[in-house]
Order: sequence, then C-alpha cells, then structure tokens
Amino acid sequence: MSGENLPRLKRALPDGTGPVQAAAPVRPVPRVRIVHIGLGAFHRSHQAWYTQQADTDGAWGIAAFTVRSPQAAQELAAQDGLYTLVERSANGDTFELMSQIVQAHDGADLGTFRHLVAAPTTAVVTLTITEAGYHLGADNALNAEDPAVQADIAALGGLLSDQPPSSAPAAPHTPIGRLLVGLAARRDADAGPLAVVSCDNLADNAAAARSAVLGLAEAVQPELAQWIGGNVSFVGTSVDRITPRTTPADLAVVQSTCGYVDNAAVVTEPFRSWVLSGNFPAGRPRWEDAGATFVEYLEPFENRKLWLLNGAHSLLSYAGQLRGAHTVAEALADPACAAWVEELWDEAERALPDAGLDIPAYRQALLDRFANARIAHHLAQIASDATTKLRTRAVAVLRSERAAGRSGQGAARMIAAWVAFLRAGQRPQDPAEAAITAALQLDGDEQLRALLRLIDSGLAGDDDVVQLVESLATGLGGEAADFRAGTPAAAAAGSRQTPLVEQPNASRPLKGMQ
Ligand code: CS2
Repeated sequence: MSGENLPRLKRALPDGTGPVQAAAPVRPVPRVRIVHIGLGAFHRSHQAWYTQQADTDGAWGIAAFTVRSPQAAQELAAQDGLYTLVERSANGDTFELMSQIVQAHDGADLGTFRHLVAAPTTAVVTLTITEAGYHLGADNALNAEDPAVQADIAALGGLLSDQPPSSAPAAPHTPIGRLLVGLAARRDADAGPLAVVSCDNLADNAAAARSAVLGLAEAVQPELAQWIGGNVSFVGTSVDRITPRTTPADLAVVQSTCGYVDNAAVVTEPFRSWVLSGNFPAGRPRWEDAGATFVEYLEPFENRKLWLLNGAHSLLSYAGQLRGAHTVAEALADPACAAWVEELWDEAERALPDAGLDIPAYRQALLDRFANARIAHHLAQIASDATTKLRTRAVAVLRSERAAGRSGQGAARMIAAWVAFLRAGQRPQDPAEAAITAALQLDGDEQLRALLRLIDSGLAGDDDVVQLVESLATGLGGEAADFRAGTPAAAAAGSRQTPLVEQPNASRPLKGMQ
C-alpha cells in the first residue's frame, strides 16, 4: 500500500471542520504544562502514555523537544503531535491514538524552549536524554574534560552574560546546557519553582540530573546554581517499558490496520512501570491513576530494574552478538546466554533487599518479556554507550559479590563481553569513544585496565577483577573467533540463530550496526 491516497493524521479544528481527522476523535488540545527533552520512542510509549491516561481533564499537554536530529519533531509536528502507539504482545497488536504531545520542536529551537520553561503554567520538565546525555564522569560529577561540556560552558558564558554580546553568542548543544538556558529564563521571569524529572536509566537519576545541572551552572554562573538549588526539585524515577526503534515494517502495519499514514508510530510491549520519588512544587498529573507508584525510597526499585533488566540487556547485547544473535529473544534462546543471565540475576538478587521486591516473580516476568519474539529488540541498539551503561548495570553487583567473598563472575561477564566485543573489532557508539580507541592501542593487561578505568577506577586497580575479566573476555573472544571460522558456538549449543559476526576481517562492523 503506497499510502498516497490515505488520510494524514491531523487534529480536527475546534468546530470539527478542517484538516482530516484520521482516527477516533481527538480530545480538546490540553495546554502545555510539561516540557520534555528527548523526543524518542521511549518518551512516546512511556511518560506520554501515562500522562494521557491520567489527564482526564485535558490539563497536562506536553511540549517535546528532540536532542540531536530534528527528524522526530518534524514528523510529529506534521501530524499535529498525533501518533499511534502499538502495544505488541506475544499474541497480537492493539492500536491507540496518542494526543498528549501537543507541540514537537527541534531541540535547537532555544527560543521556544526558553519561552516554555519560563511560562508560569509549566510545572514539570521531564528528561529522556540517555545515560550519556548527562556528561557525568566515573565519579558522577560533571565531566569538565568532555569537549561537549567545555563547548557548552563557553556558549553559556556568552548567552547568560549581562554584558551586551560583541557578536551573536553560540548556543549550547548538550541537553543539560539547553535546560540551563530554560531555567535561567524561568528565574528571570520569576515564574517560580518546578520539578525536573529524570527518566533515564541511571542509578539515583535525580542526583545525576542535579549533579549535571548544578555542575554546569556552577561553572557558568554560580548565582544561577543557587537559584536552582532553591527552586528546582529533582525527582527520581525508575522507568520501564521495552520500546525498540520503530521500523518501516511497523509503519506499514499501522497504515494497513488503521487506514491512515503515520510516520511517528511507536511499537511497545504491554508491560509498563513507573516508580517516582520526589516533590512537585508546581503540581503534576495524577500519574498514579494510570498505575505509576510514588515511593519514599526509590533505590531498591531502581536497582532491581537496572541490575536485572538492563544488566541482562547489556550482557545479552555483547555476548549474544558475539554468539550470532540479533535480538534479545534470540539471545535468550541460546542456552549459554540464558545461563549467564541467570548467573547475573543470582548475584543481583543477593545484592538487593528481600522486602517488597518479589524478585522471583520479577525474574519470571522478565523472562516472559524478553521471550516475546514479536518485539524485535535489536541487540545492536542496546550496545551503545557501554561505558555509562556498564557503570550503572554491572559495577555495584560485582562489588557486592566481591565484598561477600565471592567472585562476581556473572557481573564481570557483562564487562568481559563488552571487552571481547571491542576486541572483535566492533565499535558501538560511546561517549568515551576517543578513550576507547586509545585504550585499544595498548596491549594485554594495560589495555584491559585502561578500558576498565572508563567504567570505574576501582575495578581497574583490582588485580583479581582484572584477571577475572581477562579470562572471561578471552573465552568470549574465542566464541567470536569460532563464528568467523564457521563453527558458531550458539548453533553448536542448539540455538537456531544465524551468525552475525561473519567476516574474518575484525575491523569490519557487524551487519546492521552502521
Ligand atoms: C535497554 C533499555 O537500550 C538499553 O540499554 O536496556 O532501553 C531498556 O529496554 C529499557 O530500560 C526498558 O525499560
């Protein structure tokens, strides 16, 4: 179906006339009270979904900004913010028209961003800017050596200065840099306090957001840091909903089922969870009406999710690809990968408190979610930003096991799989890309220590950990070599995958990774 003659998604005009309204009636457009940074698929399947369910009065519209490419904003703006959410279970799909995002903007549109954050009606800023988007170092402080941070400090110095500029000031490019411009405008407008809600997979993401924002503000304008300290409530959250990148085949399914063209549709699993902790000084939607939970102590919930779900994802991503799998479901069907996940989960479970977490049920639910082969969650998508992800997903479990006198092999294998993946010539996107390249020029022990240092300096200095990771990485590297030699380890172990690492040339990227 070409779609040429099908209607486009558009909101109807208030009198019911005007552009084509291509689906179920759209509710009146809520005014903007939430500004979001990071207009990816996950925001559209998670926070936008919760807000739409909770906002029965139409009081909590979202204005969403992209971070890098403006494409998602352009596609969504062309549809008046409307898109279809496809909930894909193991048995079938359901389709829901989403209308909570009422404005979609290019993140480079700082004028609009500043105006919206400074509006007294705006009460909440939500973030899905990825782990790497905070530009924190291994010590969880703003990484002032990061060139993107340095460029933003220079740009913000000009932009926020009281002195008339001698030339047009440069604009910040990092999401935190842009957020700072918005917060400065809110201070200048005397628009009052608001909440900044991190929805990224970082341990204590409220503290991470606070550290990044205050670190940058201190470097640029200490009075702004002071204002933020007294007026911005950093709310922590644990967010969960597996949402792979939308494919052309997904868009075709929406088109043929719904009878309209939707270039911004999102496919997600039925499961969702949102646990929040913190204050909302200017109010918030009743997200609890949509199933979100508010807790005093977030840590056990976020660790359960980060160590079990995200930890298994990272382990499967590198080990699974080395063994020829493409997706999470494929990797989990490989008995060796499945056993490594269980080993990691046993370690993580020992590091988590017993009370109120029902880990056995959580583990079983994860196995069911991962096995949903109708959700094609590509391992290559998960592989990016390893240095920030592994810091959150592996280090605490490894430390906890070692403190108890055990090896921590399950968590160490996650790190070792990344090392073997790099040694096999793969280069997933990473904020520490230059340092990874430099580390890989080194040999043996020095190389491994340099790589470990990018995740956690303590690991790099622990001889036993270095030895353990080396022996695990060497084993996993052998499996990659088996693939190249045509004897896939996973196939030999009874899995049905086709090998992904298929070229003897180690510097060639994996298929589908560019
Ligand atoms: C994944 C997450 O890409 C990744 O690193 O582990 O995006 C994961 O799918 C979500 O956190 C699920 O809630």
